[in-house]
Amino acid sequence: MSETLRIAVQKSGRLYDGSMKLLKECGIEVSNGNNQLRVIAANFPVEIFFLRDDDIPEYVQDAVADIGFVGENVVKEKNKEVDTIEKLGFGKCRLSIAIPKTGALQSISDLNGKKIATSYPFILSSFLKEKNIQASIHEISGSVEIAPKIGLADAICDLVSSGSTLFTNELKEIETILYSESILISNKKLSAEKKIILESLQFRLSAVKKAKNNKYVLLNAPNEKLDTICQLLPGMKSPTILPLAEEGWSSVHSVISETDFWNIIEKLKSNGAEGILVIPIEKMIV
Ligand code: PRT
Ligand code: ZN
Repeated sequence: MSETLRIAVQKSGRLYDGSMKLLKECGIEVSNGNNQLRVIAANFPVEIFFLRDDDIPEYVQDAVADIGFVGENVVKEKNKEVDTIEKLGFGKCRLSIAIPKTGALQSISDLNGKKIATSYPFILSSFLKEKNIQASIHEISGSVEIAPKIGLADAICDLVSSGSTLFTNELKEIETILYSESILISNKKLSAEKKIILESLQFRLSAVKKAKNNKYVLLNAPNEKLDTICQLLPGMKSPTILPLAEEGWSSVHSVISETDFWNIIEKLKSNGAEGILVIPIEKMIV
């Protein structure tokens, strides 16, 4: 039997939807309808293992799974021997130190001799060492944000996304240690055959990523403005120009990046473009 690539994804939790959506966008069909632990994809040589996110780095290191989708925060904390392949663009958050809004503490240097509650003792201790701060670390696995209020710690080090958990617990961020998102990790010794499957998956991932970062734009322009408009719209090679039924006008088609989007659209308008349509791209292969 030919090889399959075993992908570890979070069984349930914040990364589950993003992981499954990404696989689907890569054209990989899996159904986890029966809450199974392993599912073989119907149309691509991969098998999905559903695991707790904390276990993913170790399982990938030990070749129980070949690759995994997991938060960079977990990979850094577990400190296992795995290769980081690429960022996946979902599950974004930051690991920060937070202190009570009101109280004696002001900055990280005030943490000397204090107690910090966290689920990330490894990352936190490296940070404290680097900053030469002598604080004690109190490891807890959940509800870290309540630790200062119940007298368990003076400060916390926890993941933040919207900031509302800190706000409701009357805490404020004073330092960000790590910006994190889901990443693709791999076992260090994949067989040649598995490497080929991984390359093919990465090719799909990059097509999905590029499509998300770009938009397809169609507009109408008077012919005398075409040169200026084409300079604003580089496109994948160069813009496509088609004559309109109305004399003296053309339709221009191109691709623009999400980051330049509003800037370019405004310039297009001020240079005479009309009827601008912006369409999401599903896959982009260059
Ligand atoms: O059961 P399992 O062990 O698999 O799941 P888990 O409970 O350990 O993890 P889960 O599902 O909560 O989170 C999985 C991953 O999602 C994390 O490792 C991060 O990579 C990523 N992620 C992104 C987050 C957040 N955003 C996040 N906001 N993980 C946790 N939080 C928590 C945070 O700990 C805090 O309690 O949400 C709260 C803060 O959120 P805001 O929006 O109020 O700031
Ligand atoms: Zn976990």
